[in-house]
Amino acid sequence: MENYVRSDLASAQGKVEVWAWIEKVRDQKSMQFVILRDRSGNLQMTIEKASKPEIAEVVSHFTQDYYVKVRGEVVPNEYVKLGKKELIPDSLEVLSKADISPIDSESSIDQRLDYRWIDLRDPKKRLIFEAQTALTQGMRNYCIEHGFIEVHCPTTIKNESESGSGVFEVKYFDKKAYLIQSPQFYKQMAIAAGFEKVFIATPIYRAEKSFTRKHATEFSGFDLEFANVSSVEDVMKVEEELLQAGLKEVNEKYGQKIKELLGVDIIVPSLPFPRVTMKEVYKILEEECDYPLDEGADLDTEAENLLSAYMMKKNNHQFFFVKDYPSDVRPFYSMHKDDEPGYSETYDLYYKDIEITSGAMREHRPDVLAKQIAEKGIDPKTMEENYINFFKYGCPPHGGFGLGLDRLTMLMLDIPTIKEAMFVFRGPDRLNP
Ligand code: AMO
Repeated sequence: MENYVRSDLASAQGKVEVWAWIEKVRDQKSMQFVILRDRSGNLQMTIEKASKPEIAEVVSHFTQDYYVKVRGEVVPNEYVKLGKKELIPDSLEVLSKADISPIDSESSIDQRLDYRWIDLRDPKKRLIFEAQTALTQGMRNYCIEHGFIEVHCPTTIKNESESGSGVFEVKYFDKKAYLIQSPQFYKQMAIAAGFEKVFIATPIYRAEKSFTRKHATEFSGFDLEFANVSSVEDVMKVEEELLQAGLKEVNEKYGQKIKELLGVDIIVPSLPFPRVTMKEVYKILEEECDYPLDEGADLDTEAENLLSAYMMKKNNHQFFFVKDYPSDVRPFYSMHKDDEPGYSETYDLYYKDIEITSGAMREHRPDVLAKQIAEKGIDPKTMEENYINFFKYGCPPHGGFGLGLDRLTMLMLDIPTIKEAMFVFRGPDRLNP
């Protein structure tokens, strides 16, 4: 019994055992040429029909995406285009048969999402998730190196935390619960618990019937919260460093491959990111973009597009912060500015032309918080036990932000829609697969 070494296709040499997909079969009169595929790459397997009739018979039934185990020898052959080597099989076993794929390169995005697992076999699509792994690794390393504790929190909650954004109701035995729209309350609770610095990676749910390139009903949040913050600037500084660390990791690990396969340059952003206040934004929109907004109004999509174009041209930077929003357009938990009535210690971060984060210094004084909750038309009593009380027994001033990982991935790789930047998309019309 000869020894075959288990190998992936890219590093296969000598006597090997490989487990691989069938990518393509060329069945000729006396020879068969089969391209095998695995994550590492492709390798040609060559069969001389006369000398290996049993193997040739099996191969003659192959269609794309059969999965096989092959034992054989890799030998040099300068006529083979693919790597100048070929695998001559001694034995071959079919581990999985494959029906003809229901999708191809002509299929619509919705057809492809119906068969997402087949769609994802394309190495270009796998690269999205390889790059995302490096992105979260870079961000996670940053958090750990800076003393953050990772917290895992429930995805169910008794109250809505983000008034204004839709919430999914779930039956919780004989009670009603909601799916979290943000880990907001839990991360602030960790600060009240004295953890000082926390991060949470969690699914987040939004019951919004939005059909845009940037909306999903469930997405992945990467949230940070930390103590001893004296202004929104302290929060923004952490976020720009975090993103720089994440993109640096992506660039080091996959920058070249992303350029080759996706044609996208990963730019590791320089610090500090450009900043603009909402008061300045109203001026820019009116004077530079001919798109006046009433002071106090939130940015609509057109304003976001015009402002992004202006900021990117002016600063030659892919990111920019918009800070000091009117309090009226921000959630109740935001700290209002002492020196500018009507404005708050809050920000949004834009990457290219889309918002990827909201962040803020929080209101940690329970009486002021209750007042702000009431101003949003919510009875503060309903939020006492699972929110306001966190701040009654001592709590450091704090702040944090919520980063949408799927939007960040989409923008980093210039993917046209969030549907393709997520492993599995969830939208108003999609609960399958
Ligand atoms: P916000 O509601 O702005 O803030 O959400 C934070 C970030 O989450 C992403 N995001 C979405 N991604 C995909 N589909 C959606 N429907 C969607 N909605 C939001 C965006 C957005 O910037 N609690 C605050 C954060 C904080 O202050 O810490 C919050 O949830 O990238």
